[in-house]
Amino acid sequence: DDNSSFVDGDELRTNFASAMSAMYRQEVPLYGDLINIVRDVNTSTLQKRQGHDSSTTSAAIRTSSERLTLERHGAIRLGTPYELQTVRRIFEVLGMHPVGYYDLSVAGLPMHATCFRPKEVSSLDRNPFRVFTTLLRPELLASEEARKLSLALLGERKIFTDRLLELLNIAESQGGKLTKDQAEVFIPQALLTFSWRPVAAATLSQYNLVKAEHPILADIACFQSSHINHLTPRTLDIDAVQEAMHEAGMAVKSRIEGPPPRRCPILLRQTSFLALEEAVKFPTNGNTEEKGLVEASHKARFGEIEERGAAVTSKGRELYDKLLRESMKKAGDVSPKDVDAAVAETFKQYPDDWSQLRRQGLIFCEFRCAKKLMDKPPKRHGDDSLLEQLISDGIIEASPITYEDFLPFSAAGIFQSNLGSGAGGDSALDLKPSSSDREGLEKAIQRKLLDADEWYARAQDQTLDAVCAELGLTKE
Ligand code: OOG
Ligand code: NI
Repeated sequence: DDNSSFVDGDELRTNFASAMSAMYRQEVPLYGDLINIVRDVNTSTLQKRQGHDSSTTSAAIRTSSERLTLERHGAIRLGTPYELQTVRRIFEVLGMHPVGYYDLSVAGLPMHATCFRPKEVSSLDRNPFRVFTTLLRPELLASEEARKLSLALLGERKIFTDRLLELLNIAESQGGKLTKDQAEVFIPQALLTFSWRPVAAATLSQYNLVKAEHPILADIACFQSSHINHLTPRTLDIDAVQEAMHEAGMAVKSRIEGPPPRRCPILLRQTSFLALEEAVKFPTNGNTEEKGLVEASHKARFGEIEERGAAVTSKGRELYDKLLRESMKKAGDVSPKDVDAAVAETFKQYPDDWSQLRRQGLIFCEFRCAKKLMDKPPKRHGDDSLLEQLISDGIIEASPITYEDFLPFSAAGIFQSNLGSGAGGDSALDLKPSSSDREGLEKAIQRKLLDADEWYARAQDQTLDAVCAELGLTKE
């Protein structure tokens, strides 16, 4: 074993994600309980699916059980462009890149977001670890006093250790890679940035002032770290896990975000157990010694689960957004159950058959050759494209591409369920006019955000190119 050779990025990400999972399990034991529930449900779902026709069930979405066991996403909330740039540098070492722009101002949140995740299909297969990362937008805060105070607090805090910053420089000078020895220091040092600190970086009165402007602002600006606020395992049956969460006595969010239950799952369905009230010590007048601390509490950290479905094209996404908006309008300010009913009713307009979804250009697919051919297949007469003809003939197999990203309305719903005073109280989203600022986020992050649609289109095309090459065809 050579300690001076470079560690593979996929392996480093896997080690980091599992260290983070171990840390969060220690910090929030309920997360460990949730992981156990999800593991059991996934095992029995996989068993039940064996032997079923995979083209008509959700098993048509390719997922290895190895990937499922590892798969997590987390979320962090950052305060300044400097923090975001440095976090971006950390994630680069782990092979994670910013994909997509999420405008959260529509939900009345003073922030926008991106998702850091691997961008190679092979890396996603190894470990798709992703982090939903939000950045504060101070310009959206109403109170000048709260804005000034939070920026002052953020300007003073230091969420990265010197050793971590040093290792980032080293990694960058080595082409983005670390040796085994360096990686062993890097992982715990990077984790500190995302760990929970029981002593706040603001006085209780500062905390209360900032919190009065927006509860999220207190979470962003008043702590010594950028604590991870949840870590989400992926389940194959979110309804079953939700039921098991209830049975385990967890305070579960009142409704599942995203599309209704479907035969052919699309995009992403998510729900959570609600944020816990946790003890925090606040310094009095900058005095952080034990005797100068006052005890109060803070609510930020929760547990979430998700079920992933097919990635949809922009046409598929437009239909999803339109139907979701329609459902919310229909439901109005009513009970979660009524919202669910409205969503289920409205989404009857969304095709629920893999072949229809593909033929109508609503989802992205990956293609592979199921049979070898001796001769070039001729295009028969008829309306079907050659591709559809070859799929009908069983020569090419199509399966939906997994959605690897997030949904802004779902994210807003998750945020909101953890902010309100009520237990799990989340009705239909009350949407505000958007004030998105993609360029502002790109400037802060010092990188272009990858366009998710283009990414899926390219992933689909690559498999089509390979199939064409194998069959000796030129692409239409
Ligand atoms: C992020 C909430 C959004 C998701 O999976 O969409 C989210 C946060 O609370 O910081 O977790
Ligand atoms: Ni999440």
